[in-house]
Amino acid sequence: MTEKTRAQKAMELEDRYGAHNYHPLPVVLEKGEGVYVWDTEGKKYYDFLSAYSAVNQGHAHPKIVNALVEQANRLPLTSRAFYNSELGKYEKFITTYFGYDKVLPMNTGAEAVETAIKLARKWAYTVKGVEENKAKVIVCENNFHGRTISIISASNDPDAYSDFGPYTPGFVRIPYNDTAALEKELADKNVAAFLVEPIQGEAGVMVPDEGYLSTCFDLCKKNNVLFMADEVQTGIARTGKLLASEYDNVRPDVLILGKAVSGGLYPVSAVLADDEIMLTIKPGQHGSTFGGNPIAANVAIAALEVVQEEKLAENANRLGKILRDELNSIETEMITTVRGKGLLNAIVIKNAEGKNAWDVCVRLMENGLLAKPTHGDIIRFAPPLVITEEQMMDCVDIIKKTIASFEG
Ligand code: IF1
Repeated sequence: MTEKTRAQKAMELEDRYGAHNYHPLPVVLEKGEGVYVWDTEGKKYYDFLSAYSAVNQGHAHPKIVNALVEQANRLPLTSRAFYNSELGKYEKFITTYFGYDKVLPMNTGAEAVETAIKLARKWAYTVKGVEENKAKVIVCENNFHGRTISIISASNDPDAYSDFGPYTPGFVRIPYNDTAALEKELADKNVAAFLVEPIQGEAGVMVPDEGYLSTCFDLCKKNNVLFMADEVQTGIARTGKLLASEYDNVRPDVLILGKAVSGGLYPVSAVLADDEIMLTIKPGQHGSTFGGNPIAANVAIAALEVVQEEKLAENANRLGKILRDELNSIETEMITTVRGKGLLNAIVIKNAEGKNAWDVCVRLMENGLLAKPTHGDIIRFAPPLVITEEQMMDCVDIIKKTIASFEG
């Protein structure tokens, strides 16, 4: 019997000892640098997922790694029971960077979204004057904001919510990209906030009409409702601007960040807001063991400095346009739609026997490019924002060659 490869052994260990809550592509990665990852057999790939837009700065960015290691060797964690020398510096840095009075530091995107929902409710009761336990948060159809019970209570994706009930009340769902639907719901004086992704990532990179976000923002202001932007995936230069909200010149009342706030080196998320909202939460009313820890503080500063120093938003904007132009130039029946902004893009595959989005991703993998299908027929293309034009053209060639190989 032939010796099992290291990849086979790794996959078997995950299958035997790990929960089966994912269906990964059959590739086992063990090294990453910039836009590249290598598998256990030494094969090199372009990473076109960036860990769902957490690795915008490229894998193992030296500046961010050094920030992590230096602080880890000095003081990794104190909890918030005590002050520490790093948190205040980070809080000043990130609030100045994004232009808000204050930040509430958390770890994962879902925790930041939960924090935003709690802030909205607290503000509704203590500032707006909504009747106790009546506060509502408006969300959009096909949203993705995380995996906690309250967040999936707002979801209309059966994979996200089925058999996880009973659900958290207080969510109202409206169609995305529909300002009239929002205006109708805003007549309810119990509405605390509108929570929206500036571009819906998981739904398949759904880009709303120009002016959608600004109209929603204006409607929220007219009705004394908080506009909360979930920029966990669209933020940190991914869409060609520092924040996707900037495309409509919107400054969210509550800004939710995660993923690439740390460059993928460490779980870091953040909720930013001005004092009227942020100071509604008093000492002891919210928190987290690791939230704002010294490593997270220094990793996030380094990761955000890299975004500016390496002009990642400009690069994402320029190379995203090249990628979409090249994808649109492919003569094929297989790709029915190309959409996106900056380096958050997706193609829709016209599924046919033996050539659905999964089959395309497996063959892209064989050709040296890693991407992941979502919702059956959509493939997201989201490389690290440090990608060069030469590397991008190499990836375009791989995509063209792969599509052509299905054309018979
Ligand atoms: C999975 C999706 C992407 C997010 C937005 C909050 C969160 C996410 C807009 C929560 C997280 C991740 C979660 C991961 C796969 C990935 C994902 F496919 F699930 F939907 F990116 F599109 N807001 N998205 O995209 O952040 O708690 O994960 O740090 O759960 O499978 P988190």
